[in-house]
Amino acid sequence: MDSKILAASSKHPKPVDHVFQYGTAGFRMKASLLDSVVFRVGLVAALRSRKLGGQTIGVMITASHNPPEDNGVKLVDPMGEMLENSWEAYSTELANAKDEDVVKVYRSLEQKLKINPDTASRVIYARDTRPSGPKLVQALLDALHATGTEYTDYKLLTTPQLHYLTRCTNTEGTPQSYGEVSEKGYYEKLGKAFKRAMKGKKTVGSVTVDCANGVGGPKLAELLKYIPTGSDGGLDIKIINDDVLKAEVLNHECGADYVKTKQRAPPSSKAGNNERCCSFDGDADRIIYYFNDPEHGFRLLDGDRIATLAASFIGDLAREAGLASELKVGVVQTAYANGASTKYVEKTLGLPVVCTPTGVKWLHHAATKFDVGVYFEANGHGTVVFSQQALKAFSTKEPESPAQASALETLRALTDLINQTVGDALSDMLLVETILAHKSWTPKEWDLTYTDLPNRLVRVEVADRNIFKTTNAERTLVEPQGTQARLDQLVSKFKDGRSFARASGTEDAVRVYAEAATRSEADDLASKIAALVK
Ligand code: NG1
Ligand code: ZN
Repeated sequence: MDSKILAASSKHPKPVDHVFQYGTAGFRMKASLLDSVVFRVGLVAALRSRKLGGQTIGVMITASHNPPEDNGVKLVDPMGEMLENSWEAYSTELANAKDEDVVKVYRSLEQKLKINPDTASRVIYARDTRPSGPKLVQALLDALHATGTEYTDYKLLTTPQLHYLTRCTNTEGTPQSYGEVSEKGYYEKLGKAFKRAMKGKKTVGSVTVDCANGVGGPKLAELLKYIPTGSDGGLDIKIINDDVLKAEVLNHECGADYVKTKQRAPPSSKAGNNERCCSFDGDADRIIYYFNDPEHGFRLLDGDRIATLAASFIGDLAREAGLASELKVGVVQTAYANGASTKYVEKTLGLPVVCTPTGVKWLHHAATKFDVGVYFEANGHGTVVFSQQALKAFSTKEPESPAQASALETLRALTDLINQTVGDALSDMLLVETILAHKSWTPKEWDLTYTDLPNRLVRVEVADRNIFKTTNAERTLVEPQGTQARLDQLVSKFKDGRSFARASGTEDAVRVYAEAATRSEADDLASKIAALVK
């Protein structure tokens, strides 16, 4: 195998002087720099699979909401979760090995991790619509061939579809089977669950879906073949920004990240006042809702809103099903969640909130501590996870009334409708649409559940972001010494003031977040804290 790896590696030389890091979103950068990284990620996938006794590992090639010339690669663990933390460091180590040391580092990892090289290794992979995808797939394939890894190429998929298929592959034929191992199986599962969850209800008005000109466009079109739309009840969907042939339009003036950061609808949207709209990102693992309120202008219904909507609906269902005392329902957020959403969950919904550091893996992990764990980043990445105990209760509890039976049936449908492996724009959209249909809500009623505190997020370029060290789920600075005390002092002067500063995990900058009672105070606080950390 050594000579095979060496020969294959020589086709994918590492750019000199470039330092790679497996971050919260895997490796991500200009596609032109990624060839050696993808090859080596292929080697890591083989090792990971062997370490886990031949379970299948997923490899996704995507750069999500980033520009078309970027690309990225990340690994998916057998149950569809993000790669286990310690393996991020092994991936980084192999990605940075000198060309001549690749085999040596591969073998040293094998030894250190006590991996039997004779165990089978299995990988499934897919990519988004970026033009650099096929060439990077070739680099991955060279690694899979060199390591004798069995593989399946799923071609174009959304990131959450690959997570789904990874879990299905590893649970096939077991009592924990997560679904049929095919793209069609994914649509069928969601389609059936949606019909069961909707119970013949219809949403109020239409929903305009902005697919960011990414892989979510064709996949949504496919999904619609499996769900009731238009005249036969169900959903009335208008798809926009679904051009995957022109590479340069991907995520350009559209998509979830554009809408969230610019706080405006994509210019291509023709939706009228009070019409529900949502935007996916380039690989369809994030979703943001919004609408234009004739009185108040553009209204964003972000990840916090989706989390609160889901928690309120599922919390009510658990109560109606007579399971409230048995099951722990909770919400997981990051420090970026609007303070008003946290207060709403704790005070109005009466549910616990846990705060974790940025990065979906932390939220997901914390959510699994609940029986029903709802987690979302404010930017629209999130889902709901159900414990084994919750799944058992939903399927075995004997209903004592028709209302209980109905709530239990809806809960069972939701466990199939929700992609429990990772945030999934397609699945999350069907979840939101189901809830709005049940409540007969327009986006206006949804928006009225609580009022976001005015907030400001600023990116501050600093000489060295690594000197900023935090604790308390990134909300408190422990270094540089004294900075937190000065920050607290500034915050104390603002009504409803809250602020924190942390080093970004994806960009070379410090992010400052501030919220306060009014727009101008939030802006003022943010700029004062930015000046403090600068
Ligand atoms: P960083 O750059 O660490 O703030 C950003 C987002 C996260 C998450 C990651 C990608 C903000 C403030 N931060 O992280 O929510 O999406 O990228 O995993 O939006
Ligand atoms: Zn994404």
